[in-house]
Amino acid sequence: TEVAPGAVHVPDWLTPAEQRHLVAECRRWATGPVPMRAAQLPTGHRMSVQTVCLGWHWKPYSYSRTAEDAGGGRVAPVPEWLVALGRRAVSEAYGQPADGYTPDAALINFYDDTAKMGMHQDKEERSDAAVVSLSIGDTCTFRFGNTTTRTKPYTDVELLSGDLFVFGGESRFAYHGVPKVFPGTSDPDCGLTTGRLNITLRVTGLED
Ligand code: MD3
Ligand code: FE
Repeated sequence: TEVAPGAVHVPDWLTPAEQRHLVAECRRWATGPVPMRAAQLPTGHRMSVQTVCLGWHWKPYSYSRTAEDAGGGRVAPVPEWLVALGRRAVSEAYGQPADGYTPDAALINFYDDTAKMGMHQDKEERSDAAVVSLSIGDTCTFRFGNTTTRTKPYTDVELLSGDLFVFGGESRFAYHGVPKVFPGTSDPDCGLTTGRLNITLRVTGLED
């Protein structure tokens, strides 16, 4: 379903086995050289979402190879199988080959029952390549806005475990957020018993 130009929602895209595999890998990444943490914003507030990154570390609002705000360790690479999954995601969402799509960063967000993400744009990347989003666990309301204001007009979409969303073209720099997660809505088959995981794949356009 095309929600807006370049914004394609593919419900139920990941199989339960793929979801369980991703959950298991996320657990390893979250306890790896750069532990999952709630990032601290320049305002001093902590985000309610917890994040761990692959490829490039996202520290509000810049990317680096080391995590100075989370122990200083070097970020683990994006595994080739995850790059391949991203290519298949873009190709199936847009219905055309995506052989040239090579995401070099993955952000893994964990939402507990009360976590949310305010409306924002993702502008740290120096590339307009599409962003791939994979949802696992509890259902959430995803708010997809416009490119000029943080407020209306926007479209609310429910994202369920296994859903794929690809944001390219005109939608790449739209405001978006997660105003609510619905506790207890996850199917245990997905490998998560509580909370919501979101994995985004991005092309940063950065070089060392
Ligand atoms: C639209 N994550 O990590 S995924 C983020 O569910 C983020 O954790 C949300 O927003 C989450 O920055 C939403 C969907 C998403 C991700 C990146 C986008 C939508 C996007 C970048 C551009 C446009
Ligand atoms: Fe975002």
